[in-house]
Amino acid sequence: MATKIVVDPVTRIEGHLKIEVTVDSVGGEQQVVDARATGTLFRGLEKILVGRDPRDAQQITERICGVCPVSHGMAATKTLDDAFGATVPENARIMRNLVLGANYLQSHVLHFYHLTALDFVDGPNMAPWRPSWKTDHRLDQATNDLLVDHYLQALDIRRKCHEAGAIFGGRLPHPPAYIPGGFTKAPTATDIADFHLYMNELIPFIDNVYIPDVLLVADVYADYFSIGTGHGSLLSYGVFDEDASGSDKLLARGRIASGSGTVLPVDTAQIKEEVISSWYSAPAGGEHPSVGTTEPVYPKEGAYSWLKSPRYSQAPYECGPLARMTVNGDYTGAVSVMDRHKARALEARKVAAAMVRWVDELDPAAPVYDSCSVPAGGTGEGLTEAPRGALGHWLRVESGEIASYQVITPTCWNVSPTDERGGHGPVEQALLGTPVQNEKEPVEVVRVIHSYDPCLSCAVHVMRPDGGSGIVSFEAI
Ligand code: NFE
Repeated sequence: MATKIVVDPVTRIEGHLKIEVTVDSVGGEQQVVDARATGTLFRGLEKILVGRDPRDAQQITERICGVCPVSHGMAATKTLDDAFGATVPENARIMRNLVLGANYLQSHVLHFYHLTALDFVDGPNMAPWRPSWKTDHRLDQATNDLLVDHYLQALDIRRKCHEAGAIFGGRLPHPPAYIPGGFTKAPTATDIADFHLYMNELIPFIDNVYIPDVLLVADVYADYFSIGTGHGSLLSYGVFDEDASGSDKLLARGRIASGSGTVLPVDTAQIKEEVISSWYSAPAGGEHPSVGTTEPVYPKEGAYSWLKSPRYSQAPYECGPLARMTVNGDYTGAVSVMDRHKARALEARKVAAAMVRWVDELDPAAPVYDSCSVPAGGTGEGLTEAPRGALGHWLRVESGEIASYQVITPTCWNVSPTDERGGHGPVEQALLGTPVQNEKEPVEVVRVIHSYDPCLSCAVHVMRPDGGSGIVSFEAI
């Protein structure tokens, strides 16, 4: 008999996500045979921006999320640079990278230790490790204890990541330093020395604790290298500009279609957001974000999510560290739950090593800002990579004010609902075929979801007050 399992809310993510899966017998094994991902909040930040001074955009969009505000600051500032025709001094380019890098490290450590490790680790009999599911814990007591120690150590490391980023960003989260045409901070020799002191602690943690722990868990749960495989289509806008033009990046722009292994160019004109399964109105075929709208319609026949469905040439794409590292040629594994965890940890090492190089490229005597001003009209596109994947902002200015602003977040790519062709979003697709040992504790389902590190706060906002309740509910269908 098929069973429907509803996990609502999915915990240990950012924001509010409901997952419904149908489990049935396939070849004698209980497996997920259908999946639906629902963002249960409406964001509406785009509507708040309309009519404002464009220079407010980076301050307001950083408030989309407390976990990746730096990425929204970076995307908004790039959007404004583009719309204003601004040039950006080298010092500003580097400090933008350094603060974003610090946020990457904080976010990746957060994800492994504090969001996903408890899917695998059996912690002590106390909060926050209890209550917990008991299904499929495979680590021995010594390994569990070690990982709990590292869970605590990781809290301190995350604080240090924030402090390192605040040296240049002013504060973390929500750094005020990202401005069109540059950065607000003038770096000093002391700042550079202080930043090195932090990196001298962060890099050994990544090398000696974080990466070994991920490899250890991956070894014990090696079957997760073939679970959560999804469409195999990967997208990266590229991130961490290595020169003023932005054409050279630490992690390159590119995409891989359906596991082909060939890295293809990215043309953002091919992106459209469809809403057939979302509580919004938009024309059939979807809208390009440069002319996109945010018009909520609730209830709506056939809709089940506050996330839209971004598609590239009508195809769903997974984004995140695995996409970036694969597109860049740094990761040569496959696409699965454990490949996502491994690629994220290895990316932390790559970004940290680059941060040490960048900070020494700062010149305390050089400028941090080139003057620019708000145009009467124009458009801007700002592409970057948040820790969780491809992030784009699109702006139209009229009469010196924001006439339109659209944001497509990584989680919107990953957790999007079905599109006009009936195609699943990446997380929904990755859930199909997932074995489920115990339908009352569907830990395998949660492991697949967590491997994407979803952030529904980024993807949506503002809670619907009449939502249902309950952690997990079951019904026979
Ligand atoms: Ni709220 Fe975010 C990241 C962005 S995910 S964490 O990383 O953009 O959609």
